[in-house]
Amino acid sequence: MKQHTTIFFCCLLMFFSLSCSTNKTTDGQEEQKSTSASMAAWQNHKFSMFIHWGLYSIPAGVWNGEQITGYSEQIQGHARISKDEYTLLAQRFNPVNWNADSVALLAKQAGMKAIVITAKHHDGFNMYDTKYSDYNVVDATPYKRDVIKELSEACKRHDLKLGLYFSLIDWNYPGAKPFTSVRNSDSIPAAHHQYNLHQIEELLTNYGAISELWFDMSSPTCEQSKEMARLVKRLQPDCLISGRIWNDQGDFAVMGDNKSPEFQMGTPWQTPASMFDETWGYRSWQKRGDVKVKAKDKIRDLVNIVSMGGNYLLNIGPTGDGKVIPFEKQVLTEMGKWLKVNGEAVYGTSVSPVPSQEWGVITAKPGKLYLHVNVISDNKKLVLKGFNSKIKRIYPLANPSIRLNGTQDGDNLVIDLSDINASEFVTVFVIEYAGDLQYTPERVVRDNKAEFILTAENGTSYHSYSGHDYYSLHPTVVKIGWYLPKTDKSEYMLELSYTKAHLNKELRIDINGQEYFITPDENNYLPNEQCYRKQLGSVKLGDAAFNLIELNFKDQSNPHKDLNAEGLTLRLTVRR
Ligand code: FHN
Repeated sequence: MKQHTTIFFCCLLMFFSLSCSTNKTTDGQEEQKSTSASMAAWQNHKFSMFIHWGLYSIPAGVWNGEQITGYSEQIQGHARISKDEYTLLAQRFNPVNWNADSVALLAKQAGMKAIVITAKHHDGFNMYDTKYSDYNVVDATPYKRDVIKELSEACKRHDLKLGLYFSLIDWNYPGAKPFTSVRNSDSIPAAHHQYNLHQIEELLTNYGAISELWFDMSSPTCEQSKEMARLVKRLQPDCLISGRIWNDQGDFAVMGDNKSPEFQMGTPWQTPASMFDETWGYRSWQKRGDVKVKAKDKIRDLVNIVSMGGNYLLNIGPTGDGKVIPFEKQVLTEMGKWLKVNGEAVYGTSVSPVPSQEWGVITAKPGKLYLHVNVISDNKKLVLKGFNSKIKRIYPLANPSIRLNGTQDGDNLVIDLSDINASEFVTVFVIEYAGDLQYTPERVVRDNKAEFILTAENGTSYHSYSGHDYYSLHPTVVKIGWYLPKTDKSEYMLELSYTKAHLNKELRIDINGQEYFITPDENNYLPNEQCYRKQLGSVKLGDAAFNLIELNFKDQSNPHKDLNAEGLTLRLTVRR
């Protein structure tokens, strides 16, 4: 028998939450609200510009005539340049070709919603006017202009959000650890931490609204991460904190450089991406290749990431004299052209309940699915598996007046793409359907003699990341969900098994939107099975085609915390 499910869209939106329970205003309410709203706004940026620009852009990957490998923004470390010699670069920093307005306009033209720029990278050079160090763009260079101030004003003029990258590693500050071999994961001495706090305060006080503070690297203590996070929220509650503040204090998870998750995420997240894997800062000898090939790559990365609920932060590395290099400008222009036509399938979308397919990925809006097709097959048929909704119309987003024919073949919708001109990058087709979305989930738990046993193995796990630095970062399971088929035995006894790891951590179980809470305690230990078991009472399964059951922590103030999914089992047994 064919089975369908009806899921209301609102249930599928990502769960937004604050990461720091301690960051509250006196009434404890307002801040939470504004931060949830800013989180929602941030999640809808989808595509933003990253800029790595600083003194390192002058040598551009070459030192004493030698091409230096390793990220070029870290040339000071890779070429073992002494502090005295490196700081002399400041005297040569006069980027007369830098124009904050044209950079902002380029971001706009590319379809980006925000710019995140390096206020300070690992070399410790401040691209803004800080009173805590003379090693800054105003005091130490012939340029004498506050780059961050000018960019903040340009962003405001062009309706872009501004985010600031702030390195927790500082190779210049006397109170900090110099460049060492621990791959930029040194700890933060007390004096350096105070310096960081002062500078965070400046950055969040002198440049208007900052949409995200992009902490990076180092290995702060838990208390240091918390203190920085508290400071950010006190100064600008709407400023989101990157996960690279570590110790679970970030508002959003940051993937590894140029990486996307291999699983479903359960917290807001972002992929930082460079134009070339080899560097973020400008490198004069970088092999750049073909603009169209790069644009295709980056558009595909963008839609893959957006289809999984993430944001894409794509980097440019301007030259030492402030120019955006033509190759990078052209790639962004191509992306902007594509987004002009296809932006509806990116902005304002959410993760599609119908999963990605061999031909590409899917994004969704209420009543609509957007199929992002990489390659149209030779037989000109596009098969959408598991889709059973009533179709209103199907059309290419580039030309909505064309009507495409879709035929239902069992659980598959087959769309006829004869006469369609494919985009050179990604071709988007829109399916508008009537009523609620009906589809067949990929994984459904079948019952076993009137009993459902739900474990991490037969459910879908949703993840975040946790760790105290770049190298200890590991995925955590923050939620598990299961689809159960319709059943005529509507009343079930619900039972939970758990281990010592779960004691006293209150859990939330959602059954078709109905919430149940349980605090795992030390009663009913089963030594043979090495777990505890608790009967939670009787629950009803719904009469929709599928039941959705979800398990996570009740307290979401730290949305990165691991559920320790392995020892958790839910059992639903028919009541006799
Ligand atoms: O070490 C930095 C690197 O130079 C660059 O800034 C990237 C951007 O994500 N972050 C660190 C490495 O992941």
